[in-house]
Amino acid sequence: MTDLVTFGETMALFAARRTGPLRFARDFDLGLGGAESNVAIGVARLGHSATWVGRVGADEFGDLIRATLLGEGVNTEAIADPGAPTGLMIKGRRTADLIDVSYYRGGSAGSRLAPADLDPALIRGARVLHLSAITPALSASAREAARHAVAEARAAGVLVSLDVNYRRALWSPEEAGTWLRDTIGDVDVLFATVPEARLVADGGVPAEPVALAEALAALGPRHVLIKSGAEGAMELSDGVVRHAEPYEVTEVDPVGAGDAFAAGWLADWLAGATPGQRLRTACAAGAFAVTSQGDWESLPRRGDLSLLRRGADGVSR
Ligand code: KDG
Repeated sequence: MTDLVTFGETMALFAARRTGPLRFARDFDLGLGGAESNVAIGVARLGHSATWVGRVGADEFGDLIRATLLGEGVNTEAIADPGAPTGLMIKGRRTADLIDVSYYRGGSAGSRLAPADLDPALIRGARVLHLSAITPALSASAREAARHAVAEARAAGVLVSLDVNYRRALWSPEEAGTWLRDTIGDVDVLFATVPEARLVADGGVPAEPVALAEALAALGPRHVLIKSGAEGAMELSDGVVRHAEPYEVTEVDPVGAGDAFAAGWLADWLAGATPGQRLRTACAAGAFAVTSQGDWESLPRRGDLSLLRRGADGVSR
């Protein structure tokens, strides 16, 4: 039994150490990145059991992903696929404030995820199924796996959580919108930014968080979370709108903030926290995520959450 089950593609991540065009980068930090494994790590750090399922290559990068997730306390089913390599994600720093991410994932092991990789009993026994709309954009088999997982969760009354996580390199806004509209009726919790919400909502809906959240909630989800980055976030749950101010932190690397937000929200849902507390934890987790290099490394543990509210001199003793 696991509190949260998630699945998707996790890649080896090379992050340039030097600012400037990528071709002049000389040194890279090697790590890993994957929207769903980032969420699994975040939920595990906040005290709940989390399981990640995905395919990796039968290579060093696959071993790195398996070992890192296990080390983070995530139950890991990293299926080694001898027929394809682990995908790569490259993070360049074009300027001090501008990160550009490129992906080398076409035909990767992760994109070969298939319905048979997902154990129905694992999904049925979980409290939350979390997925991102990256997975259905990877391949036909991965899309089928997403459909199968949502159907299993639905049938068993497992909370279905979906983060839109739109990736324009993988599919067009129209394709993404069609898949999202077909799926949203089976989703309980939806995470989106304003531009992502607009992929789903009717074109006539004002590009404003509350109006978009109302339009999306009308399509099915009981909880709609709209993330506005440094401007905070809003939640529409059971007809009640809540806003959360952002935490002020120094941003080093914004990639992964959305996954951290989802992890914080889901961990507090699992803990039975109040709606207001849930949203604050989500924002705090998102704030922590941007404070260091890497997509997930600075995700908080429970005891870290209060640090953001402490001492004006920035020292914690
Ligand atoms: O939010 C950050 C993740 O999405 C990243 O770690 C992986 O970009 C990614 C992807 O497309 O899977």
